[in-house]
Amino acid sequence: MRTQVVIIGSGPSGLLLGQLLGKAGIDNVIIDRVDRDYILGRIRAGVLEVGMVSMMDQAGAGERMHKEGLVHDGFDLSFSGRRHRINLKNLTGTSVMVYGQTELTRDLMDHREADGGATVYNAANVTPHDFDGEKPYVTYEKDGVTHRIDCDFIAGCDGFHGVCRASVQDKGIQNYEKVYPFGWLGILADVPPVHHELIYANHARGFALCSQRSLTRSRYYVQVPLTDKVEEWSDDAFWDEIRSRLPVDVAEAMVTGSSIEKSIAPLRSFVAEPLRFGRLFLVGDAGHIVPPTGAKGLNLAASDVHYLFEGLQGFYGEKSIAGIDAYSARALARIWKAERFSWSMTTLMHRFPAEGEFGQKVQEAELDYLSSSNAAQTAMAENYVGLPY
Ligand code: RFL
Ligand code: PHB
Repeated sequence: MRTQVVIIGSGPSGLLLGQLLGKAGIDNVIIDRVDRDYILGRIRAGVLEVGMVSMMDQAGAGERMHKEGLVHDGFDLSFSGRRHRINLKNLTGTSVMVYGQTELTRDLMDHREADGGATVYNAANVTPHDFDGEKPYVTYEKDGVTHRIDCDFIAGCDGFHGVCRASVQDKGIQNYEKVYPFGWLGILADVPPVHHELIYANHARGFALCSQRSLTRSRYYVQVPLTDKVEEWSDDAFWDEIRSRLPVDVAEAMVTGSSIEKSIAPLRSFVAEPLRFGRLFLVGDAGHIVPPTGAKGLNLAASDVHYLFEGLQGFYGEKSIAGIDAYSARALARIWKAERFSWSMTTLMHRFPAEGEFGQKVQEAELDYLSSSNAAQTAMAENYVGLPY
């Protein structure tokens, strides 16, 4: 079999790229090692930058998002017994969209199916080959049979634990990494959100986040030590803990209920350089990870897809390799700024016992400065809504 672009990974990066390529008349096949339901069962991001929203429109998959997504003009920071609203709309003239990654992925999958895009699920041993040369190909096994797809390019959209970055470890790749000494315990519940916007809370017991998926579904997180096990956290223990980290009026207003999902995610910053190896490109989480505090992971996947799509369109349309050659540097310039922002939001809002009392005082001073400085708030808001592509 032959196609123009093989996309490894059917997460948001792979699906968005596939949809844009398909609309531009560029043939592509998506291969994933798991199936559709498994992918849709992963509860992840919730906040979309304006750039991601327009990419969904460009992909022709934005209608449900505009109908059901919630436009947020600001969010609250809670610290030292007070709450401060970051007014995104006033500070930047723009907003963010709250719409779950699960729903966005479902929309992209549904459109791909309706358009007749080729997707292989449950593929084992997916392997990229010969991407150093002009004739790359991908092999995989399904139902005991080995398949081969010849192509012009391979897009590695296979997430942090995928095969694509693993296959370039001996090709001069450089990895930059920072691991944080805690994780996020997250809970999804069919209860109305405690507040109409998100609340990021810095508390002596640790960070907490009140987020949401809809007017009837909430997503809440608390900072936990890496040694905690999700099985040890009952729903009641979670609700008690998050309420203890929030201002009293918020804690009292919180509606609790049984969780429909509960998990612990470790926090990590990671960037691989470069993101291109001949005819193989690393896209989204395959090339970089951010701690979720800045809500940037999914949004960075979208900007990578934007740069790669432009490059591939230039290759097939104008027969120019300039966009492909520029992919890695263009994507990395934006990635590092989002890495910086995600690290700074994480540092500002979490408790770091190892930093001692001095570190704690500096953090409090920064929050106090932020609440009184329009310049500092503008910088935070500008990064939160997303830097331009
Ligand atoms: P994904 O979503 O991991 O998809 C990769 C796909 O590749 C497949 N795969 C393979 N297929 C074939 N062969 C192999 N060897 C393969 N290995 C893997 C996998 O099955 C999968 O289907 O990567 P992608 O598409 O790059 O998308 C990235 C986003 O999922 C991620 O950045 C965000 O979820 C991060 N994130 C957030 N991002 C935001 O922009 N805003 C947020 O509010 C936000 N909140 C979050 C988050 C991530 C979280 N967790 C759990 C890590 C909150 C959390 C808790
Ligand atoms: C979420 O709703 O899952 C979410 C929202 C904002 C973040 C991280 C996660 O910063």
